[in-house]
Amino acid sequence: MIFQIITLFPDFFKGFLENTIISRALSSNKVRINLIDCRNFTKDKYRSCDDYTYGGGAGMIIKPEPLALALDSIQAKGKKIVYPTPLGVVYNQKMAYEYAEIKEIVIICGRYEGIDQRIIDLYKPDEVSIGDYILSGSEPAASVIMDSVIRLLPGVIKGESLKEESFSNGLLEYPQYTRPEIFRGEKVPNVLLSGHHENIKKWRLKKSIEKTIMRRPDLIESIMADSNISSEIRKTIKKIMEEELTDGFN
Ligand code: 6GU
Repeated sequence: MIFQIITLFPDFFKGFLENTIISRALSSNKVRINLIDCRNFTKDKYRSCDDYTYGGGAGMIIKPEPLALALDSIQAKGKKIVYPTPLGVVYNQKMAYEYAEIKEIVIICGRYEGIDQRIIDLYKPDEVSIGDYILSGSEPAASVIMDSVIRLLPGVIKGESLKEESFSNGLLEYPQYTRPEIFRGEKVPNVLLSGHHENIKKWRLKKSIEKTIMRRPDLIESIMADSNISSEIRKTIKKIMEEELTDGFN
């Protein structure tokens, strides 16, 4: 897979590229990340990529010409283009899985107040937000999107880790413990030391469901509406919700 990143700040990605999982995926050629400096496509001596907004108002807008030339230099038209922006649809794990199937993704990084609307109209990127808050530029969002996709590529991390993590069954993950068995008086739950795999599985599912009900009731709604969800998960959710009504959580 290849990511083409159009940015005014290619240096922003230095630390990201050195991250263990990412650098391993890069050196084993599972992914390529091509950083394209938007300033190389300017024609004026100040190499300026931003300008005032028509109609007046605070903040600068990324100019269309250098962005279009940068996009054309990689024949972006017709390819999957992503523009991270707080105005976009909210990114989620399902979109990460979809992007992981695509061979080449172009990401346009905006700054300041955004990019000229005509780039959006002409190149039709997916407009994607990484959450309901405002960043000063798209670079952190581009890293978030790349990270979430690269770790899903075959062979980048162990398949079992992916299967068991949060969201893989629509639920938040159960609590995890490592050694020592007792830490500052706090003991690892007995069931995890029992070696009884069936009980461990049941305990983990129960904890996952309790946590999801308390923290993300919206996810519970989606799971219950999903016809693909296992009957074990569905039944356990119903049971725990009924118990909660009578006893409350403890
Ligand atoms: Cl993708 N960009 C910016 N600038 N701010 C954001 C965002 C993206 N997602 C949430 N806030």
